[in-house]
Amino acid sequence: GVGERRAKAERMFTLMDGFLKNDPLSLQKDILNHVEYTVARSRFNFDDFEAYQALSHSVRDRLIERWHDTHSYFKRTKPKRLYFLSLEFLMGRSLSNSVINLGIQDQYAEALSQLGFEFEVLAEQEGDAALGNGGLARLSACQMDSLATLDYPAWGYGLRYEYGLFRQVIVDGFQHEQPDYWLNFGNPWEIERIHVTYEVKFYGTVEEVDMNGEKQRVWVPGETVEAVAYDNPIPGYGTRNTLNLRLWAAKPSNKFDLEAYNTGDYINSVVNRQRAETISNVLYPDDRNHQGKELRLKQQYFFVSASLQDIIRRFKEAHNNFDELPDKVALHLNDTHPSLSIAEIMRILVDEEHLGWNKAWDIACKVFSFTTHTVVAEGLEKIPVDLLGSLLPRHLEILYEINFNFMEELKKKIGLDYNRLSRMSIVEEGAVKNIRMANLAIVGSHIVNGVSKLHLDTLKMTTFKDFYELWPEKFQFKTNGVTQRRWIVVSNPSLCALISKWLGTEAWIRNADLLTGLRDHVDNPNFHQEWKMVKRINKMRLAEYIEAMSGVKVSLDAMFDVQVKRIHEYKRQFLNILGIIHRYDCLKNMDKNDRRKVVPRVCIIGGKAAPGYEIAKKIIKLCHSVAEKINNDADIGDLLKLVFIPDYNVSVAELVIPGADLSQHLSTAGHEASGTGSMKFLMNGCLLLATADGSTVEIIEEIGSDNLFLFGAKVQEVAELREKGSTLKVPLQFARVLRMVRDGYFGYKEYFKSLCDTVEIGKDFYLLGADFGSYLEAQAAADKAFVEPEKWIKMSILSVAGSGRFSSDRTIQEYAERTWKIVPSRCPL
Ligand code: KOT
Repeated sequence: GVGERRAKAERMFTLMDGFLKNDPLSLQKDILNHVEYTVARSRFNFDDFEAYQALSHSVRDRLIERWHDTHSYFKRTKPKRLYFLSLEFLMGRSLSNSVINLGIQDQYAEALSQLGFEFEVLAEQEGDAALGNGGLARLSACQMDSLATLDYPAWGYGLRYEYGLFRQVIVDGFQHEQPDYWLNFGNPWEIERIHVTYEVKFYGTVEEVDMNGEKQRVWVPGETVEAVAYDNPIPGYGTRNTLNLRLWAAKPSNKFDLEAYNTGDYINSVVNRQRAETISNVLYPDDRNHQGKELRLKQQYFFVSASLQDIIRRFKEAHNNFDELPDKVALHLNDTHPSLSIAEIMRILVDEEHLGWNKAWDIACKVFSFTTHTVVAEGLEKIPVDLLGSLLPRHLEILYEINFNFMEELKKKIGLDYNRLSRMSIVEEGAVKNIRMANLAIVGSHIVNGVSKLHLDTLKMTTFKDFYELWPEKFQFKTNGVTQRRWIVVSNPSLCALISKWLGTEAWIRNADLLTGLRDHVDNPNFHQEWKMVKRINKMRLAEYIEAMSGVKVSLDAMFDVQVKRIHEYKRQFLNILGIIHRYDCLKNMDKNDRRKVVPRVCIIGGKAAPGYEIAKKIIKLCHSVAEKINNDADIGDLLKLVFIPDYNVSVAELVIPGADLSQHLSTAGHEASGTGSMKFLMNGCLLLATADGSTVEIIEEIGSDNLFLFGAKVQEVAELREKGSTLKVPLQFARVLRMVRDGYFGYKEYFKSLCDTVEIGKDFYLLGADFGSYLEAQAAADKAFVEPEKWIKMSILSVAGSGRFSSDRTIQEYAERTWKIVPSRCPL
């Protein structure tokens, strides 16, 4: 009876001794217990890594408690839930972030120091979780932090890749890729749920069966793989709420290859089982270009199928009518990668739950929303129909039916405009027929989001023009943001303390708008003094890292100028390098007197190139060749240094960003959907040198154009400049530095030829030549500002003060209110 159950629960709770305690002594006991019983080392003899393991397990225990409370609270109160579907999450490290969000940082620091350890040193033992490529994936991670902190009832779903993004190793200036063995040393931040598994099916045929006199098409799959859940707790800051990021791993199903067992081919069937695991084996490293690969499509469907089975099961436990689905569930598609979900939910509702097509479609459209991170049409994902039809035959039929209905509806609205109909069709006709995933996502979602104002405006006028004209009310933008917990509190403790001191509160950690309060102190010399010290400390950390990494000693008085992001032609790292060559060339031609007025620079570049992206790899090599020349030129000394930081990732970013004076965001206007790196630099008091692209336009609105260094063609000018072709005027200096590369001044003359060709007059698609003059002027303006420290510090303070709008808390709140229609649900203490 009820009384019996309550008595049992009470006894359990007493046995557990209540919740885990967080005073330093209790923490020490817990850590030592984990040393002894989890890590299985003697408590009298364990090293830093083992201490990190034990420490993490003690944090994990605390996360689990809150995770349980949060989920039983959601279960009881049944709020509408958001499911955030993404094939990529760049979580980085978890230890510091967890301890800070749990609010027990000081207790842990004290507990450890009494044991003879330093928290920061142990935190360095952790490797990154790098289950993603770049901006899109780190955005997912920031957004999970905000969802948890703002108490939204949400789940994240993703894939547990055995190997995350490759490790970048530089040999002789060339990039080499090595596998990321991130799970080899165990992962205390995940909880394996061996009993939360689903079967995912592939291949096979579609057959027509008789269902109570009605003909129905059903899928008879040919292969089954099992999905196992791994749960990763996501703690909110200043709340008990702890969300779940559920990642799926593939393992062989016990149904796998039953036939082979029956025919007695035991060995081969065991060997074949391995194939199942390959599905979640490795993350595709091609930041945006993986088209027509069967394994990639398998990953997508594996992810979609497992997630939707889990979501529908949970919905059915609490509700008994699918009409309620749109009131209880929001499904968000992070780019088109999970958009097979639309076909899958139709298959579930129609084939398995036997809802009528129209009713099912009405539900689907209300449940889904979609964010695109791409600007240009060529960047959109397509799947060859043949590939899809063989792997997922029933889904292909469903997609055709969705498209047929859409085309009929469209004809009624726009008439027989066949050009427009064919542009908007989900099926692309041609030599190879393709499914256009973006068209599917737009048709099947009630809201389509861009990631900055400029991004949406561009989409409306170009890539999604037809759809915008059809459904203007569907299109919204939510300017991206980043979490100040990770990008200030975790990564820049000195700045964090300084901000809290001058604002007189830590409330900005949950409400970044309060950062505007720093404007009140912008002229206070004491504040300036402390601000300068903080930057100095962070530059010192960075300088030590640079020396350890590359052997290059850098001066702390130099301006630290940073460009870190994936290497892409449109991001124009090549422009940066040509600018550095120009600076070097100028220095060489200067007399001693003039040199004394020069602002010393340390140029820092970092980022990975997709393994098959030849031009991007050449940019990396050029950076090393130029660095070798400059850094070994005794005549130049501290006036100019160039360093490439290898293996740029989240934890390297945490070190580099706080130490930067200037950061560069050079995309040709109209190519960067938003850009989020700039926001992290802004929050850390680093000045921006940037084009008016993506969210930079909104950063200017917030901090004023006087507080950054803007350059380059505006979006409206880009098309016209391109049309000029070989009649386009480029500055002489540009031709000169390009010639230096071409002539072999930095060696590897043959190798760099094709790179130089990409910016030759008439072929310079990204307009490096056209923007070079204005780029040099912006650089000169930065030099000029740097020698007036008062002015520079003021700009720096105003950057941080204006960064509140670029918190992912603001982004998530907008999504919650305008797209997902979810409300906070705070788990009581
Ligand atoms: C990857 C594959 C396909 C399509 C788009 C991408 C993609 C886009 N990956 N990263 N992005 C970036 O996403 C960020 C977050 O929205 C943006 O700030 C950035 O501009 C995109 O390039």
